[in-house]
Amino acid sequence: MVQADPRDANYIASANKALAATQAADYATLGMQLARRQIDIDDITRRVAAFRVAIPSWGVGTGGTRFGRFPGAGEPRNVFEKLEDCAVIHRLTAATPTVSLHLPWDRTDDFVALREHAAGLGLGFDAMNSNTFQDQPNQPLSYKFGSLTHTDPAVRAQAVAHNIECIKAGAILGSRALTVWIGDGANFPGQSHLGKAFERYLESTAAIYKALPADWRLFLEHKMYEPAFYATVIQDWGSSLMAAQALGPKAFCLVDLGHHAPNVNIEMIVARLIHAQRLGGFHFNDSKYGDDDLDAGSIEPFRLFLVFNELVEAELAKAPGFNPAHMLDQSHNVTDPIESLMTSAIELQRAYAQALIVERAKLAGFRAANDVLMSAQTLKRGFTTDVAPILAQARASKGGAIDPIAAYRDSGYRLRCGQTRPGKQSLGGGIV
Ligand code: RM4
Ligand code: MN
Ligand code: MN
Repeated sequence: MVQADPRDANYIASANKALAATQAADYATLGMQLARRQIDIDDITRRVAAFRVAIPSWGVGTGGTRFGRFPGAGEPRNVFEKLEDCAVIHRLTAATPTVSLHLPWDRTDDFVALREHAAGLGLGFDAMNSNTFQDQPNQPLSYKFGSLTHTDPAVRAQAVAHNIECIKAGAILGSRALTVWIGDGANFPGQSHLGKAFERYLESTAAIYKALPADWRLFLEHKMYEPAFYATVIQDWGSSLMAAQALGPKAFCLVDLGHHAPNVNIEMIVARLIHAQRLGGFHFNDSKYGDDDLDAGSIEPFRLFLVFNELVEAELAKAPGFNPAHMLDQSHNVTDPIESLMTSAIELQRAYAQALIVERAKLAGFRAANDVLMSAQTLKRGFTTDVAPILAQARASKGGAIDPIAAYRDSGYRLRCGQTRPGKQSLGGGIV
């Protein structure tokens, strides 16, 4: 192991040197394969290199489950240190130039200093996330029975004020969106009036909407269940779309991949939201059962590809109003979060590249002829092609690492953090 800063361009260049020859050979071979399909590999590489996804600040600390948390060595102890880890991810992958903050977890009394710290690390800020699903120390009113939809107007006002605080902090940081996810709902039939709770949601979010600067977007995030186990106020994309349409043109729906019932066809939801011109963005992650925060592409890479297939369709068709924000939203319980986040960013690029190389004219022809088998095979050929050389080329072209995990491990960064960031047990992030 060399003792090096993984953010140092010279270090990355020297790590790349050893891999350059095999990378060039693999890229040339894939280039020839794609040329036979009339696809220009360099064009795909350029598009992949332009792909961006935001890192969730809460993702760089070790997560946990409701049974326990096993902290990793050298976890960031505050938002400034979280940004340092985010910079490592960005330098090595060249795909994550922005960070999505969560208040109050990332609260600081000097957002100007935070903005400067980020700029010094080559980072900017993506959407702000509010948190009214937990009580904070010294908070006057409790969210135990809800926040934006609480029966007590004073609790709703407190939750609205918190969202406005997030907008104000984000305005200093250069963010241009607020993501609202609430845990409000009911654990028992009868506990809550399902219709009135939704009406209270609309009233509260309208007050937040009013406080948005002109160039901001409001992302409404739905989730089927948890922490409410019987009914959640914004449980699905239908509720979120109704709310977005009621609020106005700056309100959009955010699709967190982990927030649906098992077997739900998420790419279909994406297609519908694109049609409605209300797809605001994504929280990418993966899931198998009830968890909503596994690493993107780790369980169902084909589903991820199918989601990106819809995004590429919309991109190529220049679908009106299509400008989704890409964010990761994950919790890493048993891996080094930096490694998981780098891998996840790359998995998104992989799905994007696979979708980009689908032979769309051919696919359209097979669809028109109702050739079901060839339609399916043509689509799947994008997925089964190994696009890894494109991803490595895209990274290297932007100063990133050909093999980010190896370069990260070899640098000894985490071990050094273990020494320079002694003992912090909790980031105040609950189970995340
Ligand atoms: C929720 C939801 C939100 C995230 C919190 C931490 O399940 O995904 O986006 O902010 O978790
Ligand atoms: Mn989310
Ligand atoms: Mn979630």
